[in-house]
Amino acid sequence: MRRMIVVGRPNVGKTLFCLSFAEFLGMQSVNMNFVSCDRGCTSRTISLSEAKTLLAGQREHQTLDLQSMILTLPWGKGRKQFELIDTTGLADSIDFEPHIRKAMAHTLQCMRQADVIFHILDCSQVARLGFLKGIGEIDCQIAEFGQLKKGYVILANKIDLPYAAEGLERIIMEFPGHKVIGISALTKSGFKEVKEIARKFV
Ligand SMILES: Nc1nc2c(ncn2[C@@H]2O[C@H](COP(=O)(O)OP(=O)(O)OP(=O)(O)O)[C@@H](O)[C@H]2O)c(=O)[nH]1
Ligand SMILES: [Mg+2]
Repeated sequence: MRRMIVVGRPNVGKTLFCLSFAEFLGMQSVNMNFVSCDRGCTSRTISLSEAKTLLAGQREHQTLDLQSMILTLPWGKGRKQFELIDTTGLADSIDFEPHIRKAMAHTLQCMRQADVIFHILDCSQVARLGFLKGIGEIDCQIAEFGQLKKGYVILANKIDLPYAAEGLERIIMEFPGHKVIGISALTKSGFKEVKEIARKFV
């Protein structure tokens, strides 16, 4: 089964994207697997509306486990399963907290093994702060790593926010040669295109 991983800096909308994408694919609830680097693995069936309330939010590093779910996509006359994995936000600097450092290392390890990388950027932040502050060094490193993979796509999120379209243009300009899709994890704008990309690699 293909593994599709969602990575990016803290707070860019990785968790909301995963949950909204599951909803877009027709799910109402999911069996979520939580894999922690020190506490092992647990799983729980949860409605997507409850998961959005519990798992997504403005607190930085809300996600510290690898949170994965099995989803399906239309494939020929049937459907094919894939694993969608939400991860810990990656930062430029080495975090003071050991458990956050460990969780980031866990994410990097999982990213190396994934078949597809959805790299989330916040295009509203690029519009607000400019490219150098709105995007981290870590984003450039992920994009460089992504060049080695067939399945690497940049999802420029929060396109619903004011001026975000300008941020999207800037991201497209700064990452030539990469596929960039403007999306909103809140309104599901751009999800049709993400689904088409996922179908290519599933
Ligand atoms: N307006 C808008 N807000 C969004 C969008 N995507 C995420 N958010 C908000 O941004 C905040 C962070 O979203 P999360 O999905 O928790 O972000 P994350 O990348 O998983 O964050 P960490 O787990 O802390 O790394 C939440 O308040 C979301 O509601 C979007 O497309 N548009
Ligand atoms: Mg998260």
